Amino acid sequence: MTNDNQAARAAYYAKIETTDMSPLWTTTLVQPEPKEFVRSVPHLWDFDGELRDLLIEAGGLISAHEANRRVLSLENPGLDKPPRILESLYAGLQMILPGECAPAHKHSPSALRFIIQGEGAWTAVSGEKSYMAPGDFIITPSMTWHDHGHDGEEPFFWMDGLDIPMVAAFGPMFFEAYPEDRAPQHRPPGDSLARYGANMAPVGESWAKPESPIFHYPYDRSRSALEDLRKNEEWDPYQGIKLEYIDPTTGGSAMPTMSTFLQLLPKGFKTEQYRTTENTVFSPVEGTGRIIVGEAGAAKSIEWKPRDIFAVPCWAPYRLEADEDAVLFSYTDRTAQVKLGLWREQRGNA
Ligand code: GTQ
Repeated sequence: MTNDNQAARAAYYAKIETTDMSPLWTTTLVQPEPKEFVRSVPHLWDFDGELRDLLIEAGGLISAHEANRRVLSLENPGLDKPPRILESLYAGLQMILPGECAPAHKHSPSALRFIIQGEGAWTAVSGEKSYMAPGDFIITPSMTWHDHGHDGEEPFFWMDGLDIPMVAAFGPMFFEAYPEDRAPQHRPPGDSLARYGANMAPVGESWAKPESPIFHYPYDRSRSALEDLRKNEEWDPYQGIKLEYIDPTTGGSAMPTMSTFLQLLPKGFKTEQYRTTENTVFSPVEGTGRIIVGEAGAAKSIEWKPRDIFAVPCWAPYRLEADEDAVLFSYTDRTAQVKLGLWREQRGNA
């Protein structure tokens, strides 16, 4: 390259700097592997050791009503604000105190609740009220009215999982507060589970929405399914026994943008190395163990216990080890990636 050409290039780059354009050939917009692109890092938030106390402290400072939602958002140390637990997923820890009201609203992001601790709190989704218990999985579909209340005696905690970063990437973010604290309840408690939760469906009724007509999946049912399957000894070397929460009208994921799972690892089980393009948020319900996560040479071991929340970024290799019988809830962006033709997995090192 001649000096003339070099000078001409430099002048060109200086000129293009002043425009709304940039030369693709000086950037690395498209990367060969996620590991050079994904900024989030594997990370764990300790509920009993830190999160719970910080939420209780917030409870002395602000009511659920004033806060609208009294939530501590989980911020991945590798990502900038706005808060995200992983590139495509939001997670927060919410607390409601006895007698409080988290007022009715709706929004375009889809939300899931995974109940961490407490008794006596309820949620109302699309006009149906339901009492929540630890281990329960609840969906709040896009643009459906929801409010939360608490008739019990102790603080009540759940994890919120939302697809906020996906909605933000596309742009269609909408939020609306209901004019009153409570949205009207127009269906009896248990209605959706009665209609669609018995492997049956109401004759003459059709369901065309992108989410499951069941909005509350109680822990005892899911847990006993895992227990019954234990008898088959069909352990997947990469995930133990793992069930997905589904929309019974399609067999697909319960929500259109996020996939949700409950998995059993028996005492002493060690999974083989696995990786997937899914962004994954785990919350153990029972048992203790560890995750060994990261590229060979840079892998770290993170100990987990019930009520913790830990995040595994896209394409990070990991192994799970259970010291006791362990049950883990997880939510991911799998269904969105599948629909977009992006999802991959790698079992073992092949
Ligand atoms: O329940 O509406 O943790 O909109 C973050 C954003 C909960 C909710 C969060 C939200 C919500």
